[in-house]
Amino acid sequence: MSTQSYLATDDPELAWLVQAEESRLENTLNLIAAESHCPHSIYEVMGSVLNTKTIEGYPGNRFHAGCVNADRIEEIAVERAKKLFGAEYANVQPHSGSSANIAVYFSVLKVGDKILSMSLPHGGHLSHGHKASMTSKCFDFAHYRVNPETERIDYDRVRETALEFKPRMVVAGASSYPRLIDYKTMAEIAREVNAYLMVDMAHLGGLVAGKAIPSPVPHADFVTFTCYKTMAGGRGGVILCKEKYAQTINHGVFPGCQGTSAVNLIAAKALIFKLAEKQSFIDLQKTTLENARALSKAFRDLGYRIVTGGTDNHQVVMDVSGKGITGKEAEDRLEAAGIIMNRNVVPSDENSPGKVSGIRLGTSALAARGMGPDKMAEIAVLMDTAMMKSHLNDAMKKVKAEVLQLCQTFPLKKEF
Ligand code: DSN
Repeated sequence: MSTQSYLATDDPELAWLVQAEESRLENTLNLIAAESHCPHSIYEVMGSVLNTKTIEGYPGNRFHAGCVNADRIEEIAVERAKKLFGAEYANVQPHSGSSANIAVYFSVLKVGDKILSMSLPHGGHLSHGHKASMTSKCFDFAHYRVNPETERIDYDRVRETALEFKPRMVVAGASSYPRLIDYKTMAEIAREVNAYLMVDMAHLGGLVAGKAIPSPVPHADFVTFTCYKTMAGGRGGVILCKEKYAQTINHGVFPGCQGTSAVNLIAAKALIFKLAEKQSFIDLQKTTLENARALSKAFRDLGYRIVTGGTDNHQVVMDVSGKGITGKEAEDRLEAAGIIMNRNVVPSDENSPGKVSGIRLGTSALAARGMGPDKMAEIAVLMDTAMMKSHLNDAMKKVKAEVLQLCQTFPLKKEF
């Protein structure tokens, strides 16, 4: 990118690190479920002069002059988000998924109000009231868990907890849950107790946009998501909601939770919402889903325990403890072989938080470089070897060479 030559002059060390990162991305098999590879037009707009503008407020009602182009960019982003997701209203200003969730809570709830959400060790997110998150200090959370047998959400249990706890908001959505969520049932439960339903589809935005999985939008009062996971765009969060909540949400985001938003990120959101209409994006989401199913089957055939027995989205969550290793060991061994993913708790995990028993794999980034389901068995065998034979130099050398070969055969794409 053109800015790199200026960067090399201003800060050679940072310039070198950016180049090193480019090379790491090119030569690594990426199975981080919260990542994908974006088109280069996203980098272009994120690294553009749009970074300069301060834009407190909303289009047509800003607190600084000079917003003529920023206003149009935000209007385009909002219109495209509404069209893509069939939503009545969109706020495109949140800096991240957590910021979007926090803005929704503070928009319609009072401090101390009750929220029912999924427990983090069972798949939920920090911003769903984990004790380490400020959300738990401001609101009174109760958490539902997955059924210990099926490892899936037990909707009867969620209903019982809701009737007992009487939350003002129910949160559906997870960062580590490989199955579809029954949004209709979650909406019925929320209505039964007169609560709002917020769906956090941070991981699933791209799959929903590409119509690879059902959308929560018709069922939820609020839907939040991020643009860089399956959405394969730039950083930042979005809130979708019914028109009747538009003003409340806008006020909750700015001035409630944020000052100026980032015009370059809003432009990147507008761009990915346009690209998401392309057939190639729709195909990418379909391949992501097929890859996850193929990967899950391949690991099952290799004797791994797949949490919930399979997958309906881009994630495969596996319990590696039966193979005699921890999630942390799996993560380290795979990274040494050029394959990245992250260790993850599994429901009822008995290992310590730093080590954990599971790993979470995502197939969005593999699909983004053109890899399809026919490659997943090969990748599973490479990963199995790296996890089980890390002490054998020759085996590891072979895995590393094959990983590099795969990366060269499927180079990162610059556009969809
Ligand atoms: N929510 C975190 C994850 O799922 O990995 C980061 O986006």
